[in-house]
Amino acid sequence: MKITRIDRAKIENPYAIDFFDCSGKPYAICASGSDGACAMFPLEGDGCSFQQWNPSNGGAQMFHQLDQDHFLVIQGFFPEFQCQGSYLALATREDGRHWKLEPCFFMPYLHKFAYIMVENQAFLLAATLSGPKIEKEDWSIPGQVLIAKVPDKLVGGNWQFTPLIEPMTKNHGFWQGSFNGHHTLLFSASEGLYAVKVPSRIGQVWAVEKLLPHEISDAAAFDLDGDGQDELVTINGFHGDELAVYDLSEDGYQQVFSYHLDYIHTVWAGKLFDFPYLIAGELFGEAKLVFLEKSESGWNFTPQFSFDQIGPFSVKVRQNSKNGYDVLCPARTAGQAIVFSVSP
Ligand SMILES: [Ca+2]
Repeated sequence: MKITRIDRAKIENPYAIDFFDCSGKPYAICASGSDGACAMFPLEGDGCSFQQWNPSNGGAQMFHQLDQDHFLVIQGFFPEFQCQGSYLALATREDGRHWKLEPCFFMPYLHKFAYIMVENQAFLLAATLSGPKIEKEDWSIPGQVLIAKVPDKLVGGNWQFTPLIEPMTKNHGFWQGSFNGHHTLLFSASEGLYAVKVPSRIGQVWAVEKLLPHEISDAAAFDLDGDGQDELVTINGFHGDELAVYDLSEDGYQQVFSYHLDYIHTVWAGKLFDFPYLIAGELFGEAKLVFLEKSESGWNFTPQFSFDQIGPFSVKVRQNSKNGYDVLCPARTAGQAIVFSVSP
């Protein structure tokens, strides 16, 4: 296996990143978490176009593509930790690379969201990092996870949120995927790690289960040992220094692996080719992005690839058409949207 770093777009404080379908062709979109640029680039081709948003973008956190000409994006999460003006924006393509931004709703410290279809009804789950703050380290008022039916009109519609999980202090972690066969959202905070099971029918309850009781800043789930049961992979502590794996036993989830990194801000678990991997990264110091491969038996993971001075805020992984993988990374230290191209 080989991994090649490809720098794709120079962006100040690149934070929000996602895959973007452009008429069936795979693209990536990456926007600054402060007041830098937004770039869009093809994943199976060269070049990059810088997108013009009106009014200009600032404090982007997360995307959700609705169709070719519309996406949702969190805006106004800037300056970091003073985000009373955060909002969810609908971006509508005007022409070429020009996008019009309109607020759907304002929600102070809106940090993560999920747009989920249940039958024909869209729901939006919103996670706030905290309540109002006096200064950066003021965590006295916790955040929440809230849920609303998406109104017919995204802009100017009647958004009515009700709390789903609270309190959520340092409510940072979000993951979406299949967890033990169910479409699941994971949220994590100082109070622990929570799973929200997406109902299959309108009217069914959005069941919340607390999976782990300690402070976790980000998490992911994957069946790393192939026994049919998903494990939990966590960053313990708020941007803490322990990457951990938890396996379900008769006594609940038990920690089976620990790995030290500084100020971890990235966790991903899955398979690269046939090999179970964890991808994790540090935001400061050596600012490493590390690819750890699981041993054939037991719970040990060994770094196989490591890149310094990356400062990954997150990673997103897709299989590409070249029998490999694209690992998308908004890299704070490098000041780049980077694709790590994984080939056999
Ligand atoms: Ca397993």
